[in-house]
Amino acid sequence: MKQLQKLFRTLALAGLFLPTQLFAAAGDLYVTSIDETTPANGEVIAISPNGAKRRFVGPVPDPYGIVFDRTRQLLVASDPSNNIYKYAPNATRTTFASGLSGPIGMAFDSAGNLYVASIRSNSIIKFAPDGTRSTLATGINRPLGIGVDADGNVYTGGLTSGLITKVTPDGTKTVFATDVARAYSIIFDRQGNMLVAERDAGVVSKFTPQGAKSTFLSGFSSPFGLVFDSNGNLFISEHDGAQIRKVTPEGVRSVFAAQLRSPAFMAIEPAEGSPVNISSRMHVGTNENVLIGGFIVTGTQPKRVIVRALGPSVPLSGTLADPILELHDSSGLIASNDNWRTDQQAEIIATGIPPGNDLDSAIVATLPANGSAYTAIVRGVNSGTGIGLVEVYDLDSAVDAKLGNISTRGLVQAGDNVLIGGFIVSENGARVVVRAIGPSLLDHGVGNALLDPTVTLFNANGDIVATCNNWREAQESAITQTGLAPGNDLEAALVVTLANGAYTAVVSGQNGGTGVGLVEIYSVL
Ligand SMILES: [Ca+2]
Ligand SMILES: [Ca+2]
Repeated sequence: MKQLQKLFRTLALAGLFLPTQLFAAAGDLYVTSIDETTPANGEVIAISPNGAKRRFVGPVPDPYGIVFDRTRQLLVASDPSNNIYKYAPNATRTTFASGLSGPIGMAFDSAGNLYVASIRSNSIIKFAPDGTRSTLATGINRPLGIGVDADGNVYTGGLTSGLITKVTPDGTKTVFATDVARAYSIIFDRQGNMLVAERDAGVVSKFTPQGAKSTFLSGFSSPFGLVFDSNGNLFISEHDGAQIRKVTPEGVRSVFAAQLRSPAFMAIEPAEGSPVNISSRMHVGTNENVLIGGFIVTGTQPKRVIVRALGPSVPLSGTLADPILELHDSSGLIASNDNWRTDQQAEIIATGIPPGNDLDSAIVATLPANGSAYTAIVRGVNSGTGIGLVEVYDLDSAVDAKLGNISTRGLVQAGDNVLIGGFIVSENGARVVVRAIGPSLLDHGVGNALLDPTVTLFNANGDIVATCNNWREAQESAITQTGLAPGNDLEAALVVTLANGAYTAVVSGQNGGTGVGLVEIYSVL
């Protein structure tokens, strides 16, 4: 293992660094505004943390549900038009989906699936991260709001049924609650409790995960939308009250924004760095076949991160049943964790992104910067094997330090068991080199190396951006000029200029070959 870590440090330190998340206006609250008399005249209003309002888009046929995706595009469900529109930060509009039947509430699960309540088809529609559309459940009487819990269960409230219906990821429906007074908005707090705006009762109700109900807040004029900001403040839009109220974690109430026209659903523009910065997924084996993710902290100030190792909560078959995570720096082990609730439960919950299964692992750590290299090693308890995921999230975007570089090493197999590295480009795009290394690892003491790797780069829509089998075949001179030419002609590399967005690099063996491979992403000029 020590030799593997040394190899990782060597490879990581040889690289330049990826820019990570950097966006403006994070923390603004977006609220949809309905026109009761002229549905064509709906709007989306953006409100800064100090309460300054501006019209983000409009007119748009009455917008209901509103949610930011992982690339900080705003999705807006337009009920009368049966469309879901997608807006870039500059308000440029594209159509994400059309031909729906009254899209109302929307919510993402932690895997990036989008769920939409379709009021006129009495169903819940699902969009996978690659855009694939399917029906999760039918026969739900006029669904309104949508909420998703940490286990991926979907909840929806009915317009007239008084029900909150629970739908498991496999589509099984049960009644979660009865006698609910029109639930347009369903969200979850950091402890996993469900908060529901009951419009006709003027209250916000709380349900424990076991389903016990209590009144959390009362005295609202048709409460409609609910949203938490990153500091745990709760915002409640009052549809008839024409305002948005704010309640701090200590329970202090104030009016956040007033004189709004029929405010409905809300979303908060994500803070920079809140999506996954670095992620890698692959089959986790034993000994030299464990999953190793490498990253670097640039800048000068220490960076607070959460590293997650996921197995049972990865929505695939054949996952690692019980992962264990080690975080190393150049001098050795910093921290290790088997099951996340055991060591740092409160700190991990406070990040807002605890793992979905108690057997998953997580470590919150503040890491020195100045180009320091780190490795996250994932293996199975009792030498268990299966598909695992390691992720690193930036928890402190205020300091100058950035997470940079990504390199992931592990056993490349067939089917779902390929090696996948994920990364995000921001700051006006980037020119990157993606390398898939195999045979060179033989020189570093890895016996079971992937002898003929290929690499394919996908964008967030699942489209192929570029692909390469052997690096000399297509871009030999461009790759050589970067100084990052692989050491073996059968290794793959591509150099490409990317717009901002999320990307995944998938490494597999040519002709179904298997073995230990390495994927690396470098930012170059
Ligand atoms: Ca575990
Ligand atoms: Ca090859």
